[in-house]
Amino acid sequence: MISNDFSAVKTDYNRDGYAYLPGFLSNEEIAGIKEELRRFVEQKVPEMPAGYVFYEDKNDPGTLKQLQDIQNYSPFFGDVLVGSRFEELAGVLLDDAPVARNLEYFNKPPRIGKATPAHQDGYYFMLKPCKAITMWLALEEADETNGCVRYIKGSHQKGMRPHGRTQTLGFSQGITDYSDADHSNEIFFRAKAGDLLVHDAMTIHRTDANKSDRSREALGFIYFGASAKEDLEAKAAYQQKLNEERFEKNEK
Ligand SMILES: O=C(O)CCC(=O)C(=O)O
Repeated sequence: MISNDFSAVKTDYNRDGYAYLPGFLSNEEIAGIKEELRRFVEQKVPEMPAGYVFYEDKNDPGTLKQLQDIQNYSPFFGDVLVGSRFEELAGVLLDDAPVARNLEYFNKPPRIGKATPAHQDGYYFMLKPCKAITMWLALEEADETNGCVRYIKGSHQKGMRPHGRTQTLGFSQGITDYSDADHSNEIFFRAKAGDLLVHDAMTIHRTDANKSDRSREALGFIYFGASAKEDLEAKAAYQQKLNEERFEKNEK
């Protein structure tokens, strides 16, 4: 457990667009979350709508890669997202009242877990102003071989890059002009279970495919600032377009 003094973290976050908090949760806390997740996958996932559950191979339940909004299906995960130290940290870093939006589960199954394309979360969020934070909690070791998180330092201050459709389930939009220079500017974070990464909604980030024999499990937390307003029209148009594309491809 860390102390509640987040001022050093805030300095890093404001300057770089991200911050690293090693050991944010203890091993016991991580063990409790993983146990609850196993129960969740067994009991709740079968009831969840298709758009909230993604598999690398939809015919193989062992290849679960992503779950959305798990706070809505479990009081345990509701308490992880709301009224927690995560929410408190979000409020400090946002300089605004945090509005909890989404608790996600991310996995990269061994050997087949695909890369997450370079993107800025704000492109998906469609907020004015773009005031939101994402947190990424390692549930097990993440490194260069199984897809650790990579950031571009200071990119939160350089505006929104062009995004376009990707073929990655769960990450439908990626930066279209991501260059060799971007690749060489990446800062990657090896993380252990319980380590937390936080980033601004404008910060460019991505992860590689999992080439290892290990899985790569994490939780993602999204909080909007209360002063940020969603462009609901743009969101509805975007969702409609995605649905049409999925329909054309006969995808769920
Ligand atoms: O875990 C991943 O592969 C990607 C996570 C991510 O892009 C995010 O949390 O915004």
